[in-house]
Amino acid sequence: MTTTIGDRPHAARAPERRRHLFSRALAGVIAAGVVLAVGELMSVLIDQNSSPFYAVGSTTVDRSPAWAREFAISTFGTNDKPALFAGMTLLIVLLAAAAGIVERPRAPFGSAILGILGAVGVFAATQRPSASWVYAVPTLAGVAAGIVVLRILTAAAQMPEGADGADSRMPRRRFLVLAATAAAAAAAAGAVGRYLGQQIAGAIDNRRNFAIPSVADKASPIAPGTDIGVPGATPFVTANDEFYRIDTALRVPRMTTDNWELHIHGMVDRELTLTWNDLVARTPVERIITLTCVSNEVGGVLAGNATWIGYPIRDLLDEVGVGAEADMLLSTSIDGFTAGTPIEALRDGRDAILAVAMNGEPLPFEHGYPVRQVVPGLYGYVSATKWVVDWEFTRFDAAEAYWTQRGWAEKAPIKTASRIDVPAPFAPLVPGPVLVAGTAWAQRRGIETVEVRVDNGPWEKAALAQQYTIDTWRQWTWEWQATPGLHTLQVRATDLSGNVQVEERTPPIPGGATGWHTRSFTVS
Ligand SMILES: Nc1nc2c(c(=O)[nH]1)N[C@H]1C(S)=C(S)[C@@H](COP(=O)(O)O)O[C@H]1N2
Ligand SMILES: [Mo]
Repeated sequence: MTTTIGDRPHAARAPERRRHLFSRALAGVIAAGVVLAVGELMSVLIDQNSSPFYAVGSTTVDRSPAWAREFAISTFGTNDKPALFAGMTLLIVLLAAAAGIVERPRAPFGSAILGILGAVGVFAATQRPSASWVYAVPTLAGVAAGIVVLRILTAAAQMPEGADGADSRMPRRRFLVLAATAAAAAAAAGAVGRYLGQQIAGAIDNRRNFAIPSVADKASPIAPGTDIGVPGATPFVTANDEFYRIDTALRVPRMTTDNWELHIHGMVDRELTLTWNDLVARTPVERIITLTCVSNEVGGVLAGNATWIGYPIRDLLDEVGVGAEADMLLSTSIDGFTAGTPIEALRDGRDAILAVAMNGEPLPFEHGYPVRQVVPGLYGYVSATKWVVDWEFTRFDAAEAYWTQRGWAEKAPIKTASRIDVPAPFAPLVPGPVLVAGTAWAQRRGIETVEVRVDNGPWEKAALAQQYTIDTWRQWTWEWQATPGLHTLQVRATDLSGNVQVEERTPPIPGGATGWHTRSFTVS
């Protein structure tokens, strides 16, 4: 049956109008839900404290005067937080319903209300400790999505106008479908955001309560003269937050020691699943080892040196009984990255470890918390699996790891490299003595000499800092008697077996860059 609105007696329109008002209010509430849900989801990418709902709650708590807090605690006791959240929810629902009712296609008052709520959220989020401007992003994204939803829904909730014969049930149905879709999407986004947020929070707590294993087999002390201490030059030990980070993870995995396990299988006599407790029941060692990325360009900064505490991989190999036919350890991270490490490199006496601490701290999440591999002498992509959870003993002719599938070399020992750190590029120099300094590495072989030359002149020996071990980089300095003009400095290193660093410039792919680092300066 078709009824045109124009035909209806006026009396019949009152319930219709009520329904209409209710639809608009509902549209407003759903839109606010979208704001919060999108905000919650986006906050996962930034920081829990940037979630608009949470930030408004926390900032309210931080900013409320003493009497308000007293009142809340005396009234609600330990339910003061749920009470706060309930109060906020009620307020938001009321404002959102009002926003839906006053939204007009040409006069977006409701959108303005969402905008004001958003401004409150942005303010609250950027007030959080450790906040930066990016903390505004979740709220801004949420408000943008909320306004779009509000406008679509309120338009759909519009009473059909005029006597054009439209069936009033059709638009209503359309509104219901849209509203249900938006509500479901918001609920899903919010739930995913909450879930991920809680995972992150759990991992942060877990890491905070992490007990660094005490080690008897310590790294040898860093002798005086190992660190040249030249301002601007790479320090001998790289601080965790200065340490280069390279991985394929769009979201840093947030594992805990509770959910970490390492499954060891493949060509072994005894399969083994190690839990965290199993791992820390073993005997740890402490070592200083320089990691290097194969993608490092000549003169690049993708290398870092840290003090690691970890469990010798060789011991685990013996424990599971690796078959003689196996030549590769295929390690897999929780997010599916794989590395193929020659078993020989794990057996030849070098300090290959399952590391759990970095420079006296639990591994930072970005660097593999709770467990990663560190293998001296091999580029990271074939050895340094972070968030490692699976070990398969296999063969290079049977398995191919992540970057090898993408054109990088199957095996990748670190190439000898040297780098000028100071003077910085384009540093203004005056004639006279200029201190030139940098670092050089040839893990597993060690650095014997570093030489510098000016304008393709004769090579001159740099003064070398103490060599810590052959698995760490070695700093150097050289005093240059600078003369006016444009000059080019070049550096090269020689390893302890007498091999001079390769001169030919080749790109990082497939097995690491070669070439001598060159830097030009104007002296005047
Ligand atoms: N899970 C995982 N581990 C990984 C990678 C990765 O993409 N995923 N990248 C590797 C590469 S290419 C390098 S160079 C080192 C870098 O370690 P860092 O980020 O701690 O410096 O990690 C290695 N371990
Ligand atoms: Mo790398």
